[in-house]
Amino acid sequence: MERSLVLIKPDAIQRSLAGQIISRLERKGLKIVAMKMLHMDKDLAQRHYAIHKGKAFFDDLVTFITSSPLIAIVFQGENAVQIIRQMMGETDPAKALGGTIRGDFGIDVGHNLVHGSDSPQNACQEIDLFFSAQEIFDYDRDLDTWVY
Ligand code: ABT
Ligand code: MG
Repeated sequence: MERSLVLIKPDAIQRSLAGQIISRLERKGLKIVAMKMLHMDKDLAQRHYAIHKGKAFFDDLVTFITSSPLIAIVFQGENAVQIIRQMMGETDPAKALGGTIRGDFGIDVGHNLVHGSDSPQNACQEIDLFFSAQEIFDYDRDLDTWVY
């Protein structure tokens, strides 16, 4: 079953939106298989956002993501990557549709509340950055009979 790394970013924690964001993803039927709170250091931030190195916004992005603690979660479900990206909305909250997390709660592209992996391959790499194999739980939920 597909997995995605979700980060409840520092702005969402500071604005007390973590519960609402996690709840939306949970209510969709996605399963939490790993979760932790951490304060990302510069090294982890630069590795997580390595693809953006050299871009004009890179330094601001690293400063923001390391500015305050965040919550890292692994969600599991069929098509989890695509479903979460849809529920997050566009990168720029000003362009994100209402009904999406960024569309409903955000304004600024540099403070867009949530991260979700953009492909199953990147999800595997990102999950490895944040979690050891022992921190990811394999368990059954009775409700999956009704989700699927
Ligand atoms: P992430 O889930 O954070 O990776 O966002 P998303 O995949 O939707 O968008 P990308 B393109 O990966 O943006 C990474 C972070 O960089 C910020 N950003 C992006 C800017 O500040 N200015 C820009 O012009 C662009 C393109 C938004 C994302 N994170 N934050 N916070
Ligand atoms: Mg991205």
